[in-house]
Amino acid sequence: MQEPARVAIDLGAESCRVSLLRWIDGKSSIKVIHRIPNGPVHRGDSLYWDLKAILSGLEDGLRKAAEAAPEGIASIGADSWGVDYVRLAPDGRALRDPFCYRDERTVATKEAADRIIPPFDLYQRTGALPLRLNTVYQLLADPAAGIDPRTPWITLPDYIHLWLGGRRASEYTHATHTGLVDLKTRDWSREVFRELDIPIEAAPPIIHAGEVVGRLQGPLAVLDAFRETQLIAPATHDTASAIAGIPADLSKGAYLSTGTWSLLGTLTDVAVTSRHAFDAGYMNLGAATGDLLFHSLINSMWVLKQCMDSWATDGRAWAIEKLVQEAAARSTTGVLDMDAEVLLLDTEMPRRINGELQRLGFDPIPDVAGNEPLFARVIFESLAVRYAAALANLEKMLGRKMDRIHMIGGATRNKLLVELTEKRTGLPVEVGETESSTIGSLAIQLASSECGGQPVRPEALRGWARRLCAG
Ligand code: LRH
Repeated sequence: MQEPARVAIDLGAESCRVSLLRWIDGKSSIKVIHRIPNGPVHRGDSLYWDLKAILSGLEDGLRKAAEAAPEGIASIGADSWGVDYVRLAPDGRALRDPFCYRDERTVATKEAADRIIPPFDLYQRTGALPLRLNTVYQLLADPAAGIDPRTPWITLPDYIHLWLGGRRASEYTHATHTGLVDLKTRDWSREVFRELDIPIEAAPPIIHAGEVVGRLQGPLAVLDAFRETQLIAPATHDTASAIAGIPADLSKGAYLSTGTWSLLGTLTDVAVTSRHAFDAGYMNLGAATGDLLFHSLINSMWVLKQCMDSWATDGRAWAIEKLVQEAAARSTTGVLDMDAEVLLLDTEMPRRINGELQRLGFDPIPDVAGNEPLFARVIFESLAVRYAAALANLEKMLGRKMDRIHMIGGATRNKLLVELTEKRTGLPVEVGETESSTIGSLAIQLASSECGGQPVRPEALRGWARRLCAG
């Protein structure tokens, strides 16, 4: 009898993917079978995610998966970018589209929260770097949008499980990025909720990666392939699933997960919440196997994607491959501070970059046809410089040297960035999977079934990741 198939749903800020794992002659075959373009949507002065479009795309993707897997689909798991969440109507459906974390509504709420709990204090209690985008500041901003703070909510990827028929719960790795989880108890920090006056009753219970949250129900469940389908929470934070997808032992290596954001760090057993870690922008977030992701969040391909969108509107569309190729033939004209607040915003990115270049004493790049690769080169060079600084800080904080960088995610295809990273960090870069979140999610689902839904064991997880990567 053929091993059943599995599905991984990976929601990304630029595209959402439905992938299908099948076993053919004992070998794994993973295919992205459906992509849904995604991006923040402006409505009035606010930024949202178009949840309806995402859900209808997911339904199409799941139907395609059912057609492609007559042997049956044993489980589905969903992950997404961190921090966003869905407020729920009494029937458990989404009350409204979720806000996008880039919305500037959290500038004021963060300032107010900082006056109640100083950021370094919050960092020591939760391990999460108090970033403006964290869920905590978004929850505090909801009343200004007319939302009753007592309205139940759920983290975005876990909403997908709920929508498919699972129970309401937030998986630990995603929950830690809210900025509301106590580092020691690994549960919601009652004190933080109380001090910031956020109703804890509205928060979902926290579960661990690999936990079964229910069975697929509703219209899709009538399809043959979905008759016995479980909903298994992977590490629902995409970065945690991506790291779970690295088959190598990370005890001496750093990971570099690349995409809209880059995350450079490593796995640790003990949280580091020193002043240095705080100042260097390092956070301690949940990992799939209960240890910690210790990494720095770096604004990354967002900046390039925003430039490309702006050029496309101007009739200067570029394919990313061509842009990288041409950028390799140019030299850099400056280095940006990738963490600058203005580079996190959307629209008019070439103008923002020039403002930053001038602020830092470099010449601006005329935003005219033919100069696009110059912008790209500056972005890649700045990223490599930022990676090198993050690595130096990591080694200093952990008191040990790294011997390699395991790079995963979308930017692994960018040979120039890989080369520049090797040059600036002085370490070899091992290029891993582009869809590492998908590998990690599937490995967790498989390990969960093997461990009877208990928290997944690191060796089981690595074993499955190895098999899936070799497939
Ligand atoms: C990457 C990511 C990252 C978060 C950010 C909001 O997709 O999940 O780990 O910090 O989105």
